[in-house]
Amino acid sequence: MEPRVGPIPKEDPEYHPYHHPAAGWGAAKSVTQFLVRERELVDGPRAIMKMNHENTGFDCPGCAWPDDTKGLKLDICENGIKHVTWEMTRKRVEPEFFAAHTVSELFEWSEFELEDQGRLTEPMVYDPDTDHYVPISWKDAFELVGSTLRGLENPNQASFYTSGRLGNEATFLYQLMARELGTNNLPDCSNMCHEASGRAMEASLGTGKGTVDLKDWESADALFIMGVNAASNAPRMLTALAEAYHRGAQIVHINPLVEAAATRTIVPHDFMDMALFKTTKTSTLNLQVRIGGDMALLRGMAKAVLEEARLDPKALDQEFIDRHTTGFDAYREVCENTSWAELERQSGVTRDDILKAARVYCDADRSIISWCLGLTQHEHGVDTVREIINLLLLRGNLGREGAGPSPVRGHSNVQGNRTCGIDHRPDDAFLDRLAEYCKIDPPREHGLDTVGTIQAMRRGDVKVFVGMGGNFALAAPDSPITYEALRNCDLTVQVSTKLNRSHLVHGRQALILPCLGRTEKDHQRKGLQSTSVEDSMSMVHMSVGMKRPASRHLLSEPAIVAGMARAALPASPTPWEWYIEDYDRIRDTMSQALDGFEDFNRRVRLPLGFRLKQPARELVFLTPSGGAEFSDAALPDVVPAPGTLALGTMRSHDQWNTTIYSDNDRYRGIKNLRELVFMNKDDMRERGISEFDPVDITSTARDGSHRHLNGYLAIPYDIPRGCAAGYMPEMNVLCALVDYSTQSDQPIMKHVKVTIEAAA
Ligand SMILES: Nc1nc2c(c(=O)[nH]1)N[C@H]1C(S)=C(S)[C@@H](COP(=O)(O)OP(=O)(O)OC[C@H]3O[C@@H](n4cnc5c(=O)[nH]c(N)nc54)[C@H](O)[C@@H]3O)O[C@H]1N2
Ligand SMILES: Nc1nc2c(c(=O)[nH]1)N[C@H]1C(S)=C(S)[C@@H](COP(=O)(O)OP(=O)(O)OC[C@H]3O[C@@H](n4cnc5c(=O)[nH]c(N)nc54)[C@H](O)[C@@H]3O)O[C@H]1N2
Ligand SMILES: [Mo]
Repeated sequence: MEPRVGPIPKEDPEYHPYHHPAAGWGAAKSVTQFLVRERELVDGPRAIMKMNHENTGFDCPGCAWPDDTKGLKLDICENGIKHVTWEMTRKRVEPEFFAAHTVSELFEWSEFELEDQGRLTEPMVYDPDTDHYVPISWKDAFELVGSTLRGLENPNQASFYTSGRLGNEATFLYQLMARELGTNNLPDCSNMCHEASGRAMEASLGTGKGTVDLKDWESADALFIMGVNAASNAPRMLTALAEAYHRGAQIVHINPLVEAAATRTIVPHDFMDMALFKTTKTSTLNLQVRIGGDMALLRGMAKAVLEEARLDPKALDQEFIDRHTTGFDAYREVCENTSWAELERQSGVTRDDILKAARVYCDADRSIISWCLGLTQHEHGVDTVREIINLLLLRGNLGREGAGPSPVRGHSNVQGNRTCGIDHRPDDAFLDRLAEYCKIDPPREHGLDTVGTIQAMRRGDVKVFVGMGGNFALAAPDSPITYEALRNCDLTVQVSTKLNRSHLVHGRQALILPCLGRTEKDHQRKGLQSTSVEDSMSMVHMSVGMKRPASRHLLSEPAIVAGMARAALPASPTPWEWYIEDYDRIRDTMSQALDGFEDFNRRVRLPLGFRLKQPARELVFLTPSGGAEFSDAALPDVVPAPGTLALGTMRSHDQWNTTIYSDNDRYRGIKNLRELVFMNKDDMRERGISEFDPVDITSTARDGSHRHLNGYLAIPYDIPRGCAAGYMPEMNVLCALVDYSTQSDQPIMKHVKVTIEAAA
């Protein structure tokens, strides 16, 4: 049995379907409870007022939703406040803590308890003789990393993971170190979230990012919100939805669950709304698609647009299609050849309902389609995102105000990480510039991503794993196999702010390197430093910490990278120490080496920063044909085999990926419970399962192997038949490593094939 992830509930589990609006007073109450628990009633609120402020505050370490363009004074959300407070906690993990507990003992603790110990304070090294972590100086820690890396037969025996909180400057140095060493093994968390979106947009439009910004959100006539739990995971989207509703825009939510954002909200920073309990609807139509059925639904909408165009040619933007796209005829053919019966079966949505969505789309002059993990963590994630682009192209919803694709990215700087070089498949143009301006000879051979790294560690081909933030052991699929892989390494290095599973699942040698968080002041030789981040909509801006560091031993992430690099690359042409004295120097190099970063130091200090050029937005398509390319992929069969269900793993309201704040999921009406599975009541009845009955879940992988989770409690939920859902990371044990998408190499975390039966 796996150690538990969430806290041990103090009371019995409860489930009461939730009928209150998203955000508002429920959020305020939850925040207050959290501030009290973290003993942050004084500094917490002060720091929160500094968050997301035009280049004078720090960027919220939560999601990647952009900051308000009008400099809103309180552009924050409940979950953002929790993320910040979590980092600012007064609790500390000192060397005495490690002296008191062996690693084997800590392994039995829940993830919640581990992180709840507070901030890491000193570098620690694993001592196999005593099974304790013991203090080590930074110098010796760097030397251990350096000598191990220097001792490898070839640089591809190391892999360098990034979790999306890392700022741009540290990111740039980190990839430079890896490439100077000679490897493109740069897995990152986006290999598990938006890899499919990047690949799809790259293929269709020539650049792997969305094209819209917040202003476009403010002028769209129709918003299609697909596969995202916005009220929990991108809460500031609620403001945009409420504003759109007031304006009379149509808002269509497409999700197997009717999530809180698909109902109504109290705009969290609008004090008058709060005082008057004024709610705003945030949806005009909800379609409960089956898990994996989005592509069929989108294709159905496209088919309806084409049918409409026979009566009203204006339904299509033929001029746009002729001037800017290729592949339209083949796409039209594939839409026409797919029967309504098949589209209904695969989407799980009736033709009438698909036509309703298509009506909204045809009536709107300007449409935005937004999506998150509900679309990407599937075998056919790339085809599905390309289908979004297909649909947008039909009506020229690209390159003009209020229209276009808008992926909701995850971690606050996951997009910036990719822009600044965390890419296991870098293109030659990027590498050529790196070679020219950094005087290195970067490897050209593609590197390993997340799944590839786990496979290689298992085989013994990767011997050194460096985790730049995150919690690789618990975030990755197939926990026991990922553990086995990490334990097979000669050295694992985790650069972290808090204790987590990845410190306890380690290689023969292991280091914990504690770093400054984003809220903290970063003093270097030339004074106080700031770092930059890029949001979901390509805005790059500064983040400046304002708190005293949690411990005087902490180093910044750029300094840790530089320390490792100097030790590993004694003859390096890169002036590592000089860079760390003043991050402007890193930015000067970035402005030469990275496309779009010209004049970086000046532009990033403008009040809202600057927006990276998005060629597709200007209708410049860096595709082989020079146009936006329709795709005509075949519709996959996503209907579960008889007796089986499609299970999606997702987040609860009170968690940040593997960081668990409580075992409540307020908007879904759950209290004191994480070990649950949401099921359709008819699927439950068919199996003789009642509410709160324990059930056994068995997944079947591509290779026929089975995985189990026993004793989870069944919750009857408004979810389509044949679908089930539960929480990550507990359910990662059901996700087989072999089940990754052949299109994006992303682990298939939203469509696990399972059987569920009453517990034996
Ligand atoms: N508070 C908080 N905020 C976060 C995070 C967090 O853990 N906590 N994580 C951050 C990160 S790294 C990321 S990547 C994002 C993730 O943000 P989300 O994508 O919202 O993450 P999930 O919780 O996995 O939720 C996926 C949503 O997809 C729906 N879904 C599942 N399967 C399907 C499907 O087949 N089709 C459709 N249309 N929908 C489906 C689920 O019902 C759910 O609403 O959030 C970021 N923001
Ligand atoms: N089954 C299933 N699995 C999933 C997903 C899913 O939907 N279903 N989602 C996937 C997705 S989208 C993602 S992004 C991954 C998340 O994967 P990761 O990004 O690897 O995991 P997190 O839980 O965000 O990492 C939390 C840890 O980050 C460290 N940390 C926090 N702040 C900082 C900082 O400022 N600097 C440094 N160096 N460390 C810091 C802390 O030590 C904390 O314990 O999980 C993936 N796993
Ligand atoms: Mo993510």
